Amino acid sequence: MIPMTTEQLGMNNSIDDKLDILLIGAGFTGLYQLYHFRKQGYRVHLIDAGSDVGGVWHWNCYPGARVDTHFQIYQYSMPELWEKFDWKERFPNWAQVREYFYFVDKELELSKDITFNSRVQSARWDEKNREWTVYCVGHQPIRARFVIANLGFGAKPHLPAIEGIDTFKGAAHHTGLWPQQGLDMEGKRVAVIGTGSSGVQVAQEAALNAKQVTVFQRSPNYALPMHQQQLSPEDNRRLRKDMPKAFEARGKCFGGFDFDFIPKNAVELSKEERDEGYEALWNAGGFLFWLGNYQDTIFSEESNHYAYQFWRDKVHARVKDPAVAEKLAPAKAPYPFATKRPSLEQWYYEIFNQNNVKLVDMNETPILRLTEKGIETAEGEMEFDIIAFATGFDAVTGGITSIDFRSTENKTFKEVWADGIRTQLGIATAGFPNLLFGYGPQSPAGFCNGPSSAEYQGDLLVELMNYLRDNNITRIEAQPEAQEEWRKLIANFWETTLFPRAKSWYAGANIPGKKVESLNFPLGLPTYISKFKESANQGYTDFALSK
Ligand code: N01
Repeated sequence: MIPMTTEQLGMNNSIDDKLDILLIGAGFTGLYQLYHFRKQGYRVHLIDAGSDVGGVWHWNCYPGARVDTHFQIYQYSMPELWEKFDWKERFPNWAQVREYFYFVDKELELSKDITFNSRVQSARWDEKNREWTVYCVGHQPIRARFVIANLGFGAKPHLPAIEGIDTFKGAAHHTGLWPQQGLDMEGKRVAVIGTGSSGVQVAQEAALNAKQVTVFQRSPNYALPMHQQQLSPEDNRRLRKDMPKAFEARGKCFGGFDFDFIPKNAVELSKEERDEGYEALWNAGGFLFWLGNYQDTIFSEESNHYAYQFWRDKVHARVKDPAVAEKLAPAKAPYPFATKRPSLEQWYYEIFNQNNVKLVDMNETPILRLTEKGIETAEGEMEFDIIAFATGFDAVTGGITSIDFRSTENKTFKEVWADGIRTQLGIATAGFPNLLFGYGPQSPAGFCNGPSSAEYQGDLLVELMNYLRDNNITRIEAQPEAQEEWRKLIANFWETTLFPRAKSWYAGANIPGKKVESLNFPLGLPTYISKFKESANQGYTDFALSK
């Protein structure tokens, strides 16, 4: 039986009988809001299913889990925090990110207003009193005038429908629900199913000391070099000088990073010029080769092909067996470069030169079923001690649709979004008054560095709530016409890119039956901020507001 729920009964904090705002989710987004709403004098409380702060970093503690964003901008920009916390690595592992969350919690005294171990199950709108009643595991119903769901993109792990999935007698875990006490892989026979960011990280780590690692790949990951660096306290002191500039840059860059696309088209450059640019990005490491590449990479097939070929040559140079290299980086790109999230790797490609690592191409050798001892493919049964399901998430919408929120017409989100997501500004859906989302569907979310989104969108939400309070507005609801406009803006832009050609979680294409569409706002953080500000400048009159 693969654990897919982690309900633990219990509560640790009492909650006001009637709140102004109930926040759901203790990740970067929820914690930022808790701090700022509290500072603004709201009666606010936060509720989370996990046993501590961290959100996605609470659940994703699988071996090798590590941030793919450099530490300088993977943290809050409040000086009272970044001036005090020393990082050990340029791309910190999950344990360090957790330490950071505990530090933030302590510095900002957040936990006193958080109830942990309590998963929200349903919520009902009370029109007469203009408030939500929220029902959670192990708790009295909570009443709040506003609810803000900050559920992250990966609140709902996805397990594929594989025959016999519950029959395996060894340890089988989804990466997003890894045992909190850890799982030693040393000397074990490990299967890793999936080669997204999680799969690449687990496989790379397992290959260090497992007896045997078998990587089941359906599509190759176009993984990029991380160029990890260890950081001394002196490095931290030196690098701090650049932090204000880095924080400042985030709101001006597409993905909330401190760099942006090169304002040049690869197709207009000579091969020498182009390759020189690619080489510089490659050597810089991190996401530069993705979100700092030539601006036409995600629009032009030709440009995309150049980037792919450059990447492919680099991979082939590292993998000894040409047949294996060809599976990891095929001559014909299985999907356009940059249209699925690349992982950052450190020694991923070298593991395939090791005797203890095997790559199974699931297109040639599909998994037929799980057995008591392992995995059966067309080539026979393979025995394992541990199976890591790195099979992704019902991303972006999964957290919200898992909660039984009911609209004014008694409909669930699944029903309301059956024909595609409808939101206004990515923060609210018609029929669900006073329910807002942070890092939610049709916001920059999956295309944005998490802490950047938490802060920029968080500030916009605080401003919105202050406006409502200052103007005695007790009800806000998204408008269907505005939703259609938002949807059109997203869909039209999406079609101009190469993203629709990839079957990715960005488009919900990884979940059978899920409507395929852009789950995020793909026009970038700066455009998102300016659209939100347009609404603010006109008193949010594009929403239905009432006193
Ligand atoms: O999930 P994924 P993830 N049979 O959906 C395969 C963030 N993240 O957890 O590509 C066989 O990307 C699937 O194959 P295919 C990051 O934003 C961040 O890895 O659909 N295989 C794919 O290979 C990331 O993008 C960090 O053909 C199946 C894999 O499983 C997001 O989380 C670390 C299958 C799923 O890849 C999600 O990453 C980790 C099936 N039935 C994650 N179903 C850091 O920055 C799915 N697959 C630290």
